[in-house]
Amino acid sequence: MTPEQLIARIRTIRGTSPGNLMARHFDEDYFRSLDDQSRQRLRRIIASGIENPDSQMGAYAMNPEDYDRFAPMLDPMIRDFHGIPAQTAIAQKHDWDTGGMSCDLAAIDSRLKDVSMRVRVARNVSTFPLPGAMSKEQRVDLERLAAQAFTRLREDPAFGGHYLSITPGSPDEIDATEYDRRVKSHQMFKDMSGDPYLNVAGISADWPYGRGMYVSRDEDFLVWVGEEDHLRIMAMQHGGNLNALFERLRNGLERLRDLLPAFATSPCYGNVTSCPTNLGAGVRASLHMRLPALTENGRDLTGLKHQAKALGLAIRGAGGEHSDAGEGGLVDISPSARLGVTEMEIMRRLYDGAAALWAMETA
Ligand code: DAR
Repeated sequence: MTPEQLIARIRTIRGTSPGNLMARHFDEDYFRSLDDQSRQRLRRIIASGIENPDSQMGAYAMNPEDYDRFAPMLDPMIRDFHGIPAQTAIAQKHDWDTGGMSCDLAAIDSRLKDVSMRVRVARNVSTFPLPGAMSKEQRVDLERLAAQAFTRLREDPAFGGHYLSITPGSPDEIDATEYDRRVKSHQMFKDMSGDPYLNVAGISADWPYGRGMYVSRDEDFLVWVGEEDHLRIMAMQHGGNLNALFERLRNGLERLRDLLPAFATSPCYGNVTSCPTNLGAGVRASLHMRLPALTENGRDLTGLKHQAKALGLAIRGAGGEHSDAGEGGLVDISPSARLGVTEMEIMRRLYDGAAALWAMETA
């Protein structure tokens, strides 16, 4: 496709898919001003949004420096998604200190003392390209580096566990039965090669090479290797104490940070991620809650999504992105903001949002 054919294709997408932020913010004169090499790099970054017009963001960074090199294209998209005005300086801050703030769901209602909660961060090692631009050898080298770090991590009694690889021939390789069991138990990520967005972006290339998961002995601390980012580090808990959940993640993240090369960061966007929707704190904190009254017993999430949006929350089905509500109106609730908010602000928003939705449910 010639540059002018590409421009015409994106013009069409802008008309047919107004929610596609890549098409919305694509600047034709900026694109024409680039030299051939830069045009090719930018085409790879926005390829997913071109081949998938129904995309929300429509772009994945290929290298950490893409966010600076292609800021005229990417920054307006990032601001639009994260709700940050053009004139506001972006300077991501990090704060894991609760300052004595208690966020225990049981304090809202004793019926909320045992909910499924998960918090995860995305991190990318600065010495490799981002997943969309990695070679098969680089994916396996990154996994090997992570596995070496896990060998040290497992010496810590608080994080002892083992690494499960799905790379053929890996010394830690598990068989298909074990892999399927771990996916069904919502621990391991599913086969990415069927995801149309990740396929076009190159993020699912060379599947399953360079992929795996570290799991702690008590299975409440996991690290995905080679999913949408180099590492997805997560803590899980059946309970209600968000403070303990975030503390578990913070401690595990800090142990891992000391065992690996520096993570990729940006002076304004904070932790660099493949998808611009995950920039900033890079935290996705969520909890599952049964809201039968607000979801017509799981049949209709439309009203709940609208109410949740007003609270700065996103609603998903219990099965993850693009899934329906579970039995009894079981839904996944998560704060939408990730850029321009700290880790503690995200924890507070989840707690306050859950309290507000529970009050509506039980009114
Ligand atoms: N499908 C892509 C990504 C949206 C955000 N979800 C992620 N990163 N898992 C899109 O641009 O719509």
